[in-house]
Amino acid sequence: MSKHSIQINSIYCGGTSETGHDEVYLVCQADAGLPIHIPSGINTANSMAKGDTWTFDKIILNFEYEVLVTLWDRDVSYDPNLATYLQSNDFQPGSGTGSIQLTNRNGANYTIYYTYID
Ligand SMILES: [Ca+2]
Repeated sequence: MSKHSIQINSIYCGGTSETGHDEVYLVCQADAGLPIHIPSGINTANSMAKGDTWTFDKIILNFEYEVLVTLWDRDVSYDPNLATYLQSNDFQPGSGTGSIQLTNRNGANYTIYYTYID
């Protein structure tokens, strides 16, 4: 029974984990439930360089306690175990619109823009 909803509006890349581009995808997990891969589909990702913004059509995540959003960099298409961890954020119930900047020692620097719907 989900009681809260958050919309992920966009992600801004302020730095990549390696030279050039990161092949970014998200894994979202509400209340430790089944992971949701964004973009949908296996081996899908969005190529991002420093300064890029990835805008989402409509990603709404429903949760009761928390929803964990993890950014990954897909390094090779044939093995998801070889992806590079970028950063993650655990969203808890809240309100309004905001952003959170995530940085990693590997150089990854991403900002998630979000809006609480409920
Ligand atoms: Ca990569």
